Amino acid sequence: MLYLYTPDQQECYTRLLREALPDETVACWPQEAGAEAVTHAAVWAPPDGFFARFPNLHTVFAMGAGVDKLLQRKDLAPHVRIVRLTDAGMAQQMTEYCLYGVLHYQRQMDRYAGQQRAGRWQPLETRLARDVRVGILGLGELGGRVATDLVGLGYHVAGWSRRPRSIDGIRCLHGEAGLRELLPETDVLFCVLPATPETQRLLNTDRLALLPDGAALINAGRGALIDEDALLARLDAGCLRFALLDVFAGEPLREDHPFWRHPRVIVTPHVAADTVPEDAVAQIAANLRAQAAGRPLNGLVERDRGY
Ligand code: NDP
Ligand code: OXD
Repeated sequence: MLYLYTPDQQECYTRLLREALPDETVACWPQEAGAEAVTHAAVWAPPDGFFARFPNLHTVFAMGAGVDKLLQRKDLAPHVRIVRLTDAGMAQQMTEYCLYGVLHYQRQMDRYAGQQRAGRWQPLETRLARDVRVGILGLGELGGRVATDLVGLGYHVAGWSRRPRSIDGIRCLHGEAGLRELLPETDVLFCVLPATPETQRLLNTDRLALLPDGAALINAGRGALIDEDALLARLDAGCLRFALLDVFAGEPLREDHPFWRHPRVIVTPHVAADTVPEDAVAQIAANLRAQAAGRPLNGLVERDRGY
């Protein structure tokens, strides 16, 4: 039996899963299902202790791309496989989010907004896409697609990953040395890494200082990737032109957080890329079929590396 926990979209997912898996029993929260019959769960942020009630659970489908929260759970036994979504309609949205920030920088919208407040009519220097260097941290399902799309639009794109990668038209770097090479040559840094023990506070004082003066930062990965105090210090000092932030160390962002009212910060409430239910269900159905046939699963999380 597949047990579903997606409180905001329970009806939609139950209907889609039942249509896609007519031979599977699909139950959903808060329905009381025979706990022993539950072998699979499909979830987004279930409450603490949720998994402990299912003694025969062996596979959890995450209804998102990031699994940092699931990997920290004490109620999820180590033998339970975690399978995440790959793209599922999110990659194009990530491109849109990143492009919004890149255009904000390139077309100087932050500066024109300031000029408008001052009632000042002052055309600024034109900057072409090919003269804007976009650095992308994370070249996986989402970052890889964003990188390729931006190259298609004429931007100068470099990317960074854990292992060496090769993507047409993109300067691919990896490892600490690669990051130290990429940062000083980046006008707009787009961060779409997973939160893992290795990426925790990756963008600290030292690394943020490697960005050229006047660079912009976009974070759509996870808040844990950035030392928020260090970022605030760079923004306050005017070294970073602006930050477009979708994810935060604490969510929802607390009411008195300085990001809310900072003149150089744009806040969005973790909406850079939403899971598209039809795509998510198609992936889960394909994975259930693969599992039944003994084929490898798409999106199987490697617990040791944290993503
Ligand atoms: P993938 O697993 O496909 O890609 C992750 C990328 O990060 C890979 O290129 C990987 O390197 C790289 N990476 C991981 N650890 C390191 C490291 N220590 N050093 C350098 N590079 C590293 O993930 P997705 O692209 O599908 O998703 C990325 C993240 O985006 C999610 O984990 C989630 O946190 C976030 N997200 C945010 C959303 C939002 O709305 N804000 C929506 C969806 C996702 P390698 O290629 O070598 O494996
Ligand atoms: C995800 C997210 O990881 O929405 O899918 O953050």
